[in-house]
Order: sequence, then structure tokens, then C-alpha cells
Amino acid sequence: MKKSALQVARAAYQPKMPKALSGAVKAEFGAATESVANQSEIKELFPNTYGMPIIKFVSTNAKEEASPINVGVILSGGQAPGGHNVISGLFDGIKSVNDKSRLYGFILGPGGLVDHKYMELTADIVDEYRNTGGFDIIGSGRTKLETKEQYDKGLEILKQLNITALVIIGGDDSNTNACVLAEYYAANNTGVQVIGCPKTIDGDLKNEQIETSFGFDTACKVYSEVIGNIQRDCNSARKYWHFIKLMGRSASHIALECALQVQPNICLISEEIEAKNESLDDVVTYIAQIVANRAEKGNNFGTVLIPEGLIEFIPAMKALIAELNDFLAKSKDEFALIKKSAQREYIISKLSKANAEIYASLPEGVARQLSLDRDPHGNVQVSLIETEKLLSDMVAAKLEQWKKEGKFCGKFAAQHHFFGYEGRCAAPSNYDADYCYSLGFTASALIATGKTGYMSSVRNTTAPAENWIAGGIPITMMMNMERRHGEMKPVIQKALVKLDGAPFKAFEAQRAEWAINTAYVYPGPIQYFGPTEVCDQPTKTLTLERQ
Ligand code: FBP
Repeated sequence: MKKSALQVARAAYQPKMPKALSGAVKAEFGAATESVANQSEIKELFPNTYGMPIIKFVSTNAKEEASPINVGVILSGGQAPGGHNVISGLFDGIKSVNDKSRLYGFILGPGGLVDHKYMELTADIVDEYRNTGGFDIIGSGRTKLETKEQYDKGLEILKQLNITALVIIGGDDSNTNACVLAEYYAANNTGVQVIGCPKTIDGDLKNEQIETSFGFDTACKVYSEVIGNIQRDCNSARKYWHFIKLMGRSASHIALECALQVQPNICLISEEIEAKNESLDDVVTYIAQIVANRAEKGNNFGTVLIPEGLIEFIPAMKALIAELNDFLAKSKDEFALIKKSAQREYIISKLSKANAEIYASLPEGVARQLSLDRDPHGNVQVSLIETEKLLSDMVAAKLEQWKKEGKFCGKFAAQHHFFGYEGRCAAPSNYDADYCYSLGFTASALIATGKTGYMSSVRNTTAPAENWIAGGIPITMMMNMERRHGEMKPVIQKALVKLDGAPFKAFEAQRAEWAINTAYVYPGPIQYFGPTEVCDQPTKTLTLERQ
């Protein structure tokens, strides 16, 4: 396969690791843990994996002879830069335990386990993918592991390949799967361990122990580079308002991080809009007012960052979507029989009065997007909803009205962008390359220690890599009960933007100034080689959170 000069140079990069992982390790155990909420329900559902202690790995001189281990690995959900480095860290880790250990990759996500589609990941293959973006080494998928039949089918192939440990690299939903599977395999004395790894560009799989999910750093740096370029263009032509939607299915971490990096004129934070109980019209008025204020100073241009998940956080829309989710889950078959042209009226006739009114008031396209198939985890596919277009159309209508009333004297022309896929498979930044390799290596240490139901954890990552702390966090510790597909289910609690957290506070303190003045910052492209202050900086979010 032909390679670019950067790919060749990058292949030789040796990721930095915590010092503790450089030789033999031993586990230190903390106190028993509790789940973040619904303790009695979670304890009852996970009797074998609840309450386990937090683990920290420290170096030891006593290297013990260990038998080879066969390990399976699954990449699950949306791509995130660094997945290949988790696999290479895991590969090197199990080889350091015993060089006869073997690694198998299940193809195209959890479905590969159930359908027995796999390949052995040998040194040659792994070497081809070190420090590269993407999940193409084995592919990814969104199949939800939730039935006994799936777990048993999976077990068949694990037994056949003599695999005694499975590593699931995924986001909150996939790590929920990992936890359920770990419990099932433990309850049935199968001898198979299950370990999770925190992945998602969305940045919403984090807590006291998991500082960040991998991929967030690189993806935000790619988006910030491109937004910076747009801002230069915008400030050069001075004739467009750019409405930029940013991925992040639920939480607004990506939008917030990009805002901190590029200082746009406007950045919406879904969690704030929900907390203030704002309506769609409130959001539109907020944007239109800033457009009008800038127009008064002769600035008919600007940038608006919009988190992908916004629509679900506007309280009235959230109530509508919740009712739609339950309704579509229950009446899936009946709904499938309704002609496309009659679906809107059909939905309106089935919803409660308040929600039917809101649904009826939505533009045709948005209404249709809200009734599309949910993903396998029951989520609305928000990446398909054109919020950037919806908002700019509504802002244009409001400004038209204000013009008639003499409240707006400027010009308004909009451009639309959606940044998501551009960043999900970028070559991992040094931070993600190092973090992911360490996560994979740590997963191998958890396996060698005989643990199951743990998530690999690497902490203290704003310090130089040698001081990072590697260990494991019981996944049950992150769980609570939530309504999914119309039923209460145990799931990992999503980490939303905290309005009293340092990243939001830093943004809040500066946004009025960014709105009226043109205070753009142009971060430029990710640098892989060069001075550490250019190449090795973590996200502003993480830096502020850890200050
Ligand atoms: P994960 O939570 O699986 O990491 O997915 C992240 C994400 O990129 C979201 O930001 C986005 O909404 C979603 O995946 C889109 O997924 P798909 O391409 O499968 O529609």
C-alpha cells in the first residue's frame, strides 16, 4: 500500500507511556466502590462485578513467569483517533506477558463476535497500523450485545479460539455492553474476562477516574483547525455568517472545546439551554440579537458553533423526542406500514396535545428526521438533523421581521457546515497516540491480573507521560438506571458539560467579548513533530478541569 511521507515518519513514532508500565507491574487495590446512582438496583443486576476496588499498577522487581493468553478485541461504535494504538498497546502488552500470547480481532464491531467473524492480529498486521487513525484494522459496528443468545454465540467462538479475555473498545453504550457481558460470563463461570476501554470523540465518557475518552483530543484539534480557517475566511470576506454544527451526539464537550480554542462569536451549549429552560425561539433570538449588535458596528459576519445534540436539550423538544421514542419503539411495525406522505399526520394523531403541536410546527425536513429509525441503542440519529440550517433559517426570518420593525439594519447571509466525519479518523495527535497505547497496555495488565468488568484507566494525563497513572476502574461504578426503548436499563452515566465546571466558566467569562469583537484564534493543523508546547498539549477542557 502506498504511504504518504507523514505516514512513514509516523509509523516509527514510539508512544510515550507511564513509567510504571515499563517493566513488571503489580496491582494495588483501593476500597470497595459503589455505582454513581441507583446502587441497590445495579448491585442486584451485577452481583458478580459490583463493588470491586479501583486498581492502580505500580512497578515491581518481581517479574513472574506467566502462561500465554489468547485475547479477543472489538472496536465498537463511532470511529475515534487512536483505536489502532489501543490495539498495538494491547498486542505489545500481552506479548510482554508471554510472547506466545495471541490477539484476535472481531470484524465490524460486536456483530463479529456473534457471527464468528474474526482474524488473528499478527505483528505484521499490527505494525501496519501503529499511530494511524481509523478503525479499519478490523472495522467497527454498532450492534448492541443484549441477548443471552448473543452472549452464548460469542462464547462458542471464544472457547473455540481458546480466548480467555475480551477487550471492548467503545463509548458509554459499548462499555455498558462490556459490563453486562462481564457479569454474564462471570455468573456462568465461563472463565472469560471482559475489559473495556474509554473511546469516543464526544468526550462524554469521563468521570473522577476516567479523565477523558480517547479521540476527543484529536477530533477537537481537527475541527478547531478548520473552524479557524473558516474564521480567517470570514474575517477576510466579511459577508457571511457561518453556522457550524459539530458532532457530539449528546453532550456539548466538542463545541465547548472548539470554542475555547477558536473564540467564535457564538457557541451554543445544549446543557445551558436545558438548564435555563429555553425554547427554540429563545435560542434563535439570542443568535439574532448578536447578529444585529455586530451589524450595528458594520460587521455582517460571524461564526456560530452548534452542538449536534442541541435539539434534544431544548426542554420542549426533549419531551417531544421522549414521547416519539416510546411511541416508535412500541408501534414500530404499525408505523412501517404507513405511507411516507401520511407519516407526519399519523404521528401528530398519536402524540399528546402539547407534543403534537410542537411536532406540527417543525419544518417538514426536521420533523421527518426526528421520526427516522433510532440507532441500535435507541438514540435519535442527531447527526442527520440539520440544526445548523434550521437555526439559520429561523434567524433569517426573525431578522426580516426586525428589519420591518426598524430593529435590524444589516445584511444576513449564511453558510452551513457540519464537522464530524472529518475528524473521527484523523491520525491521532501525540496525546491520543500516547494515551491510547497506554490504555491498551494497561488492559493487558488487567487481563494478566485476572480481572473482569474493569475499564482500563490512565490518569494524570496533563503531566508528562512518564508520570501518568495506569489502572482499572470497575465499570459498575459508572452505572445508573435510565429509560431506553421505553424500559429502565442499567447504563453508564453520560458525562454532560458541567455548568459549574472550569471549562464552561472560562467560556462564560469571555463569550460576551467574543460575540461583539472579532477575537478569533487560528489554531492551525495538528503538529506531530516539533516543540512540546506545539505538539503535546492536551485539550483546554482537560487542562482547565485539572487545574
Ligand atoms: P460514539 O459515541 O459511538 O463514539 O459515536 C460518536 C459519534 O461520532 C457521534 O458524535 C455521532 O453522533 C455519531 O457517532 C454518528 O454515528 P454514525 O456515523 O454511526 O451515524
